[in-house]
Amino acid sequence: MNIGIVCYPTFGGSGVLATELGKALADKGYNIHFITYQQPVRLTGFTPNIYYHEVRVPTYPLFDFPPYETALASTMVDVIRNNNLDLLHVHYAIPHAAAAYMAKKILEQEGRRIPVITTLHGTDITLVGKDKTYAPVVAFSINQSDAITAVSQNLREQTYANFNIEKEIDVIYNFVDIIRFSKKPIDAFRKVIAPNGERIILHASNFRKIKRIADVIHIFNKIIKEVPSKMLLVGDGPERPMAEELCRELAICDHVRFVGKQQDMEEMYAISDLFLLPSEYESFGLSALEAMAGGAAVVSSNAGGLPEIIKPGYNGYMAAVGDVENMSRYAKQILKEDSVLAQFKENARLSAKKFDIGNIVPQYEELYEKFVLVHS
Ligand code: GMT
Repeated sequence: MNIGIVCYPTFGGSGVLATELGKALADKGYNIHFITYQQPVRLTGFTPNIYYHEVRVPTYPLFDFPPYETALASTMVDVIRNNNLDLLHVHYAIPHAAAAYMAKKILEQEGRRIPVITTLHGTDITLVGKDKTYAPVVAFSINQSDAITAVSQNLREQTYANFNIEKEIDVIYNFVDIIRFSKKPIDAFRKVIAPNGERIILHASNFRKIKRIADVIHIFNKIIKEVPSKMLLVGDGPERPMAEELCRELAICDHVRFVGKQQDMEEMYAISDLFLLPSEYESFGLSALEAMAGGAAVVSSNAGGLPEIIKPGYNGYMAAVGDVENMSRYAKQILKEDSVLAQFKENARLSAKKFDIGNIVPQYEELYEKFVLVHS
């Protein structure tokens, strides 16, 4: 089967998931064609049956806003025609589902039918998508997809609540490659970060407002008052200067390291004891799942789909959005005793297994087969 995958190529969860899905499908023998404006960050190395098609958006002095969606739809048409694609799987509705609809209509005129599967990831529905500037196009293009999937039950419910969707939305959870993320901690790395055997606390995100980075710092500030710890902040984004300033104000800079965007997240998770994710909303929280697979307990908000992966008192704890007090109390409860921490870490590993790549990717394959069998 020849499959086109359209996604954001950045460090965001939707792009990561789409890239990992493409790689897993390629390992199973599918021909995978990524159609994105940049090489996806997790698409490294050479795999004979993975192809990358860049969407180029030519500029012109008239364009204050270069028409990306038009360039994307045209690239889709070109790639489908020239590589005989059987199916297009778009991740994140805006603008991918609308561009896919346009490509599909163009190809229909040539007698070629191309099934489109749209996977909803979160902010495409809950934050950006429901804004009335985008909503009519988002609702229309989701409804025009041949199949719709959401990465959690919560996102499925949010989609029905916010849009008039006439079709069934299948939940296919995000996944993690347990083997890849079950790394042994690199002792030398751990020692550099925590030279005196301190606990290591991690946060990784795109540092947008929705992630509540200030809460991360305040929670950590409360933890170190009782548990010797170091904090690693992975990623970058608009809230980073505020976070650095806050660390200076709280005089905790010696205990906090901002390490920027990182490729080898499995090494980061492997040395971590606790992952903090106090977000305003997470449709799923892929970073929390990857952290659990790497053996870190999680303390998070109870927003969105997080209750679908975090089991309080087993692999972590949750509290209401903004409840820094309880999140820090829970974190200390996990971190104080070696034996308690070891149990939470082990439970985190065990609970991540439910979302192993081997359990989830076949669900996408099953969905693809329905459409390719019906329409080819
Ligand atoms: O978290 C982000 O802001 C990035 C965003 C994305 O679309 O790349 O992540 C969303 O998709 C991830 C993969 O499905 C989910 O794990 C994240 O929870 C979701 N983010 C939000 O809902 C805020």
